[in-house]
Amino acid sequence: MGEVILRPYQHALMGEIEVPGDKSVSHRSIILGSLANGVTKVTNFLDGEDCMRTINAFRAMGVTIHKEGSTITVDGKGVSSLKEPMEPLYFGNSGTTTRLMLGIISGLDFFTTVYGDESLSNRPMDRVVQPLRKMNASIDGRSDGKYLPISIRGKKLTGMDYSLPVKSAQVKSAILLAGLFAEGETTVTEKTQTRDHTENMLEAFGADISRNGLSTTVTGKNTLSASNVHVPGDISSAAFFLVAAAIVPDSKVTLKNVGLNETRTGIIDVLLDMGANIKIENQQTVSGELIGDITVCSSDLNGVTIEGDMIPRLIDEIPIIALLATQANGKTIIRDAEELRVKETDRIAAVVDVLSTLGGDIKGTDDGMIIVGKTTLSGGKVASYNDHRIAMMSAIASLVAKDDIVIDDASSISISYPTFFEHLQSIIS
Ligand code: SPQ
Repeated sequence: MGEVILRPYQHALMGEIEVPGDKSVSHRSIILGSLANGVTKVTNFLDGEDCMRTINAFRAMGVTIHKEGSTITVDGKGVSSLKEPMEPLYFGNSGTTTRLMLGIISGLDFFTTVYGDESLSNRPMDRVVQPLRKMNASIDGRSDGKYLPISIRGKKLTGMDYSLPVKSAQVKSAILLAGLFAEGETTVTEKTQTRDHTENMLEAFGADISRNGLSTTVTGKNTLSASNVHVPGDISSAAFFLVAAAIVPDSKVTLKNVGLNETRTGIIDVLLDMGANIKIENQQTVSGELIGDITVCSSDLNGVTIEGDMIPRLIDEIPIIALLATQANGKTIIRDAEELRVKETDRIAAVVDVLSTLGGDIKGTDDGMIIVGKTTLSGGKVASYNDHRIAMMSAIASLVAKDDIVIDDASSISISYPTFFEHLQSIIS
């Protein structure tokens, strides 16, 4: 896709959008489908680059996976059918694939090397390597396994009790997945609730799993049974249009069939807190996840403070929330979000750079940012940092900017939202 030029657009947004499937749930559907016995049919799968990395990893380990658009059929034959891959596994830009697969591969009786692109190679992996080593995993890699490439000699793992030092669903999930193959029980306790799609899906696939507050326990010797998965629309993708409708005067946009899992709906709470006009309808539970339609109408917004337990519930939405805050009256403070520094890029630095370039009043802090609104944004040339969420945030900024916004390279958007520009076009009346 390369460089994209977005003309200023100052008219109301109207219409309905059905965002693609949730990235986190899509990854997990392939993982559990591949470990299970039986055929798992996945519908509304996210046909994005990151999720293809997970599919390709299991194909390389001998699993038959058919894909027809967003419908996937995984012919699971159980853990014992997985084979040593002939070549190193390439995980591209996908942190979720890497961290969850490290948990699985550690317990498989073969040798595997995994690597990724430049961004992924700079993201910390010791957060999963260290706990997995405590479970007896044999892992080595660059900087003693802090970074990719990483090689694993699969071994018999032992269960453990582990308190998560970081607020990370990926680390939690990696340990729980390793626990499926470990001797005895594995318990993970988190300080703050992070997304629980792994736990929900393990329950659906018949794993021996129990939850007690912020602790989750799995036992080894699990046999998973195939279970069909309908993937909810991704609230992290919907967030871009929820914010667009809230900040562009006279707009009304409905996002259909969006995942409303409570561990992910911080963006809705923040919009409501700021004074946005939001309605949620048609709620139902599908494949163990709540979904519904969200309608947002533009309204006057006020700055808020976002911190503590709220942060994991909206961690990926912070770039677009920062844009939202430039259009709200007064100060918005975001703190306790130091995890943003180790995403596809340092998202605190990237957001501050992009929104400052566009004339926003924003300052980065060690663990977040402070934004003062309301500002009229100018145009300008901005960097995407090869980060899908930064590129989409810049594109949405063009809806309220005075001049052209030029994004240096928007190709990363295909990671999580390949139809983003079509959907944006569809609500421009
Ligand atoms: O897969 P990746 O690159 O880590 O994806 C991101 C994203 O913005 O899409 C983070 F950069 O989402 C993570 C999220 O931040 C997906 C995820 C998951 O599926 O478990 C959990 C979160 O990461 P973490 O490190 O907090 O566990």
